[in-house]
Amino acid sequence: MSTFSIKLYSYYRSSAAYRVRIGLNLKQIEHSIVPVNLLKKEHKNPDYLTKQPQGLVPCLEVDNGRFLAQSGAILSYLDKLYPSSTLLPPAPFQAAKIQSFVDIIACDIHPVCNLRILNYLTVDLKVDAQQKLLWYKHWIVEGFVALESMLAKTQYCFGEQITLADIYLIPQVYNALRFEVDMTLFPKIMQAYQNCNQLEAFIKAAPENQLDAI
Ligand SMILES: N[C@@H](CCC(=O)N[C@@H](CS)C(=O)NCC(=O)O)C(=O)O
Repeated sequence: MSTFSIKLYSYYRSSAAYRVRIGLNLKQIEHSIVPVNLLKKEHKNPDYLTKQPQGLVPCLEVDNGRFLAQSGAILSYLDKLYPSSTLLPPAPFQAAKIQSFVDIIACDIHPVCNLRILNYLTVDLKVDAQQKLLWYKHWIVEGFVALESMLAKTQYCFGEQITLADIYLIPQVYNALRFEVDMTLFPKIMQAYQNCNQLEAFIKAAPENQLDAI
């Protein structure tokens, strides 16, 4: 029998890796973390590129030599493999509603605020630090206005159970706070953020609690 334990290639401040860390913890899946330092460009090392050809984190090694890229695909894989606490409800419409919430973060907020986009703005387009911050806040606030309107006043994003929506929201709020976005505009988002952060799975996954946190 194989003794291989799942490995997550992660960077403490990567919100996409943070999502997977929460998922692994919620499902109580034994795993180890392999830090990939984005500031040292370790994600562009030839060896890492054989694992994740885009040169991004996260990447999940599911057994010796089988790798999965993309946080959404990884979470969906884990959800199928460990269905005990499913991340989406069985009702198709409710599941699709949650998926649309998730997609606002995954497709419309996160990609335009990513490290390589910010680097391109500053290094190639010579945008200054203030303008970079304005860019960042603009896309976060625009996305969060839509997300806030989709939430009811419940314990977590969609009711009293954690769903995929919470897994995506909490890392994105963490980033927004880091870049000093005015979160008083988003009381329901902040309520879900505070409630999730009471839970062990979220606390353990937080950037400041990672081995590679600086
Ligand atoms: N859609 C990808 C996004 C992955 C991604 O963009 N990861 C970021 C960290 S959050 C990264 O590796 N950035 C490195 C860079 O931009 O150079 C996913 O969900 O896994």
